[in-house]
Amino acid sequence: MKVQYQDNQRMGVVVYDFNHKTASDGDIQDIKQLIYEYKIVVIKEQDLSPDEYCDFGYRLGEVEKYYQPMYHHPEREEIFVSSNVSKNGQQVGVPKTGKFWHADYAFMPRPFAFSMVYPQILPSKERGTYFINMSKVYQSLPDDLKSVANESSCYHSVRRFFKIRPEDVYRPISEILDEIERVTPPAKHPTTFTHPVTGETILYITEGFTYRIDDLEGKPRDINVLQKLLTHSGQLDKTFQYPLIEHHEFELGDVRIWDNRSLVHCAHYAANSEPAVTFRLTLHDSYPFYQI
Ligand code: 7UC
Ligand code: FE
Repeated sequence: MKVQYQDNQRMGVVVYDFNHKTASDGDIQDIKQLIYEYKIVVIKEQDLSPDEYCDFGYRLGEVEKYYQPMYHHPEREEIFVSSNVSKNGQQVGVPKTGKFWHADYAFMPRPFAFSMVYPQILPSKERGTYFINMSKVYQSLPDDLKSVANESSCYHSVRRFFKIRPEDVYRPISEILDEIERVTPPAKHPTTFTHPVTGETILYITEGFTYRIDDLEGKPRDINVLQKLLTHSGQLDKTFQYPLIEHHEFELGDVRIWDNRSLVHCAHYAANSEPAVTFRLTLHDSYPFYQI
């Protein structure tokens, strides 16, 4: 494999001549190290069937399927399908997923170490993902906000972005809301934690999922503190011009893998409804998500 480093200030490395079938364990270790260090790794010129894509995922870590079947690929349930294309008149996967700032599974007790996406159909323009490195955000905080973040915990819930399923039609909204709280009760995570591999401090908050901040005694803090932290991160900038926001575009054949501890992301979709399909895999590594 050949690694191309960026010559600008942007995150990520690009990997050419990589084949998961012939890669040595050392190569796989190298890829993981690149993800931790550079946050985003794009593997170029991949041509993988769903089975091969999953095999690649299993070489990198412990693949976990999404908790809701409506996202599953019909042949491989591990693949989360984001798609606005129907097949024989039937919707496969879910359209326009992740169009808000979040970290994958931040609302669960054990979020993913790595997320990987493999576009299958790309619109002609405007298809990519925005990313923010939340360890860079932490470093840039004024000291008073750093201490607030270090001495607090946050609650995260999927409720604001839970997608109504086909079988939810005609159900009372209160029943659906109750089900969301029962199946995915809010997850509590420290507002900052140390990355188990790089040692960086990460500010772990997202605009989409984080809704409450508590002090160390478990007493709710002023919600404006959370708004202040989110503002500093750039996640409230509707123009996406904030300096720490990076837009990364796709090309067919790319498999993009990122460090889901360090980065928050927000999918970007074209205003028109050109066909767009991506396959996502989500993985745990051998480290705890964070040390307490
Ligand atoms: O439909 C979606 O945008 C999925 C979202 C609620 N969760 C993505 C995840 O893995 O956290
Ligand atoms: Fe996502």
